[in-house]
Amino acid sequence: MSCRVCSGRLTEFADFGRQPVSDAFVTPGDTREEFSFRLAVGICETCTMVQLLEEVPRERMFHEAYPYLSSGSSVMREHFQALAKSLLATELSGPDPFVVELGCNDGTMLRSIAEAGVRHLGVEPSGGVADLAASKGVRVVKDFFEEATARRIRDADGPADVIYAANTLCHIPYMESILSGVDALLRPDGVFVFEDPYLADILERASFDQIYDEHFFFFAAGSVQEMARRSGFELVGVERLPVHGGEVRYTLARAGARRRSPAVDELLAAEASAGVTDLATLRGFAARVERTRDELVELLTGLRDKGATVAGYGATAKSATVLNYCGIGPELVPFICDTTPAKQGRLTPGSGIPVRGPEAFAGPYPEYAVLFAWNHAEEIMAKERAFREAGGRWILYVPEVRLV
Ligand code: DWN
Ligand code: SAH
Ligand code: ZN
Repeated sequence: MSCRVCSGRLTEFADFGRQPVSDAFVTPGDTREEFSFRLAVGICETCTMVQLLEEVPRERMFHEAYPYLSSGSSVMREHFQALAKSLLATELSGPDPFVVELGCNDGTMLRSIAEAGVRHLGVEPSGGVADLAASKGVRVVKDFFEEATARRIRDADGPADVIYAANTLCHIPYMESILSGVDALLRPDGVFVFEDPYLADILERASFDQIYDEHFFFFAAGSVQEMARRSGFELVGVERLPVHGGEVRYTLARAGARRRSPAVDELLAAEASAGVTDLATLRGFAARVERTRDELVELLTGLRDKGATVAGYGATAKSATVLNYCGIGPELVPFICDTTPAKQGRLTPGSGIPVRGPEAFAGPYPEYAVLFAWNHAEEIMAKERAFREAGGRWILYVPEVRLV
């Protein structure tokens, strides 16, 4: 394996063992062997990009039955509405603007653009969620974005003022083709804006469950700057975001086309002083993760031994790493409740825990609930206030194992 950005040598720093496809929820009774791969992470010795060491073929993850829905969180719906509003007021305020979103999912962001009557296109390979976007009035093409897709869009629709991707660019190992595609599609002074989990936040919070098949790259300002430079772009903006446990929104423009915000140098300096790409930091993270695993398993085993009732909350893609790395199955967490229709009635991949609808949570409340959707803690704890009032306790494992 060599770096998917610069072909440099990779140094491994964490290994989570064999893992299933995180969003491949299993139909009960299906006895076919589940696909698995080795989930391990390394850092490039040349460009510092942190990335997975093994790649899962994209069609195994993103297909007709891909279950995740962006609209499943009210905080995320508001987040994307605010982003759309801000783009409409700035980059998309000229004559006949055109915006392309990669990984538009169920259209949570683009529906606001469509409602404003602005030209747009979503590029979304997962057919089921793409259909949901179309049903909201979003124009969407069912395809993987890559250079050829970009050229087809450019030929049909002309250049884009903005190309946007949330929680999608970090899912795509074939980065050279993506950036050539952006180069082909973006107008000369257009911007490529993308937001993804931030490496520094993952290391600081030991949020190791951000590491799973779909999350191939773990970006930081330093590695993104280098990645951009290699393809003729420049990192001109960065903004830290509180969503999904800590993200950064990066803005790329063609080299020299835009003024570079001072925030870029500030973030680069912060990364240098925190040593986010030092091997010592990365190895320290790996050691901390092992402790988290041991403490979580000890807590859940103790609760089972004393006969306490436990449930999981949020059958996240992230939870696949937690469950399979820690060896947690239905004997420790008998079920997980989740609002996503396509996950309900199925079993979690690899670990075989039944997923039930949200009503299962209150019928009756368990004594303890593992909050696998910890990134939505505020929203969920507010919605489930009655659980705490009834004496229930949340179990969190990021940034450390604790009861709330
Ligand atoms: O990057 C990705 C992010 C954006 O979404 C994708 N690769 C896959 C997915 O990751 P995830 O599954 O870890 O994302 P979430 O947003 O943490 O998933 C939350 C889960 O919890 C969903 O299945 C919906 C569910 N949920 C719920 O049951 N009740 C969520 C909320 C807010 C709730 O109130
Ligand atoms: N943007 C949404 C969805 C994130 S999930 C949000 O932030 O909530 C990642 C999405 O990227 C999935 O819907 C998946 O189908 C899509 N995806 C994966 N590879 C892609 C590619 N090459 N081009 C466009 N979308 C892609
Ligand atoms: Zn590299």
